[in-house]
Amino acid sequence: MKTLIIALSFISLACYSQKSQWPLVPYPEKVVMGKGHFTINSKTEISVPDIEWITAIKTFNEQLQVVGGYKLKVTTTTKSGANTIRCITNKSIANEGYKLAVKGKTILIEASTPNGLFYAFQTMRQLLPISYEEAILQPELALNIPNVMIEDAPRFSYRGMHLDVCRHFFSVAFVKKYIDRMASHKFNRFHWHLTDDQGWRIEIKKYPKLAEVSAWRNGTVIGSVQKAPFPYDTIRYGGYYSQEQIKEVVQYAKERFVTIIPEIEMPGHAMAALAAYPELSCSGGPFEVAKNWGVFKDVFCTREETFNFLQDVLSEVIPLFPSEYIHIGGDECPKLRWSRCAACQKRMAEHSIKTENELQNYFMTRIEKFLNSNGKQIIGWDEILEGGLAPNATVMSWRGVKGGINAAKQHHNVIMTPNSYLYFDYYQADKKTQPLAIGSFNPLSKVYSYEPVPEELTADEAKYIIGAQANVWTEFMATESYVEYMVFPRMCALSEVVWSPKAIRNFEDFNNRLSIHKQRLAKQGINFYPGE
Ligand code: TNX
Repeated sequence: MKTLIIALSFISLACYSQKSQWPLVPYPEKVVMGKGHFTINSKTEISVPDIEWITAIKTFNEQLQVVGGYKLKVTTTTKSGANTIRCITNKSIANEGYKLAVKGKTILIEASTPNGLFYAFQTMRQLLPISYEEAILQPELALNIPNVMIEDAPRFSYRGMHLDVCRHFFSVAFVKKYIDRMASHKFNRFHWHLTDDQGWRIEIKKYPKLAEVSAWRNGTVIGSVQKAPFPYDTIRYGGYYSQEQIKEVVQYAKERFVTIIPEIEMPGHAMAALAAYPELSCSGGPFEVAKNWGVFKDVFCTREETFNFLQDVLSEVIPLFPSEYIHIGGDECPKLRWSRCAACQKRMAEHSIKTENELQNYFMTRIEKFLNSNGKQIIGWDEILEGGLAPNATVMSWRGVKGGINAAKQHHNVIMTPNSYLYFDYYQADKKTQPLAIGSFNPLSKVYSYEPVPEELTADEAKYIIGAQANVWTEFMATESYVEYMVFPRMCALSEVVWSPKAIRNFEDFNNRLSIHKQRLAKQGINFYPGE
C-alpha cells in the first residue's frame, strides 16, 4: 500500500512543475504547473456548496456571456465527472484563501468562504487567453485553462485602494470600473473620499443644500500655483452621487467582495459644507466651495449645532454602507479659528481641555461614541494621534509610517498608506516626461518595494498592522483616463505587497509577469502608464 501511495505521488508530481513566470498578479503563495489543460465550453457545469456561493462566480459568468455567448451552468448538487468545476467547502483554508486544482477533465476548487471561491476565479481568469477580456463575442475562442495546482491566501486582511472624488468628480460607471479592477487584483476595501473643501459628493436628504450648493464650485485653479493670486477658470464644476446611486455602487462592490468605506471629513477639509451652512463655522462666513487646493483655515466649529449636523449626516450614511468602518478624516485641521472662537474656548474650559489639539480629540471621540453606538468603528488619518487617540480608532498612517508605529504600539489597528510609497498622485517617472502631477516620486519599483510591517514593531505589535492602501488624490487628475494612467500599473505592484507572501516577492519576476499582464489591462480598456 505504502509503495503504491509513494508511486502515485511521484506520478502526480511528475505531471506538475514549478513555473514562476506564469503571468499571475498578485502571485499566489504556491503554484505548481502541470501539462495539459481544462477547456471551458457551453456544456461546462459548476457545482457550489450552497446558493450563497453563486455570487462568487457571477462576474466570471457575465464576462463569459460577453465573450463566449453562454454561462457556466450552476448547481448546488455535487457534480463530478468530465467537464465539471467542483467547488467544495474546506474550513481548514484561511479566510479569503483557496485551493485550485485544474486537472484536465475537471477542476476542483476548495475554500472556506465564498470570498475564496471568488479569488480562485480571479486567478483562473488570469490563466485564460487574454482575448477573454475583450468586450466582443468570440464563439471560436478556446477557453483553455492550463493544468495547475495552486494554494493561495492573502497576507493582509485589509487590501485597499482609495479614490478622491471631491477634487475631481468621477462617474458611477468609472467608479464601478475601478472596483472591477480592484477586485481582479484581489483588493477588498474601497476607501471612497466623498467630502472635501472642493466638493461634497453624497446626497444627504436632511440637508439638501449639500447637493445644491456644496457639490458645485464656480471655477478651478489652473496649473500648479500654490499661493494667491490663483489663476482660476470660470467653469462651474461639480456633481454628487444620489443615495440611489450609492446603493447601486455598494451592491456592485459587494458582488465583487469589495467593502466600501465612505469618508466624511471632519473637522477640517470642510469648506464645501460650510459654503452651504456657514453657521457651522466659528466665524459665520460667508464662504464659497474652494476653487484651489491646499489646507483652509475655516473648519467645523465645536458648537453643539455642528455635532447635531454631523450626527444627522452620519445617520444617513450608516444605513447606506454595510462596512464596519466609517472614515471620519481628522487630517490637516488648522486650529487657528478654534483658538479665537468664544464657543470653542468655552467648551475647552468646561471640559478642562488644555489645547486645541486635545479639542480635536474631544471632537473625534464624540463622533466615535456616536458611531460605536450605531455599530460602526472609525478610521482617522494619523493627525488624530496628536491630541490623544479616540479609544477604538483605527489609524491610517499617511505622513510616513511614524503614526502607524505609534498607534500599533498603543494597540490600535493601523492601515499603512505612507505618502512616500503609496501616494499614486506622485510622479511615477521623470517629471519632465510626464503630465502635471502634485510632485515627488513614487515609481513602480518603489511601490513594489514597500514593506507594510515596520521593523520597529515586535511580533505582537505587528498584528495591529491590518494592511495597506494606496491613495489617489485627484487635484491634478481631471479625467478618468488620467486617473487610470496614474493608478496602473502601480496598483498591480501594491496588490502583490498586500496579498503575496513576503518571501516570494521579487521585482524582476513581477516586471516580467507585468509585461503580459499589461496586455490584459489593455483589453480591459485601461489607460495604464506603459513604462519607459
Ligand atoms: C494630503 S493625505 C491630504 C490630501 C491631499 C494630499 C495630496 C491627507 C490625509 N490629506 O488632502 O489631497 O495630501 O497628496
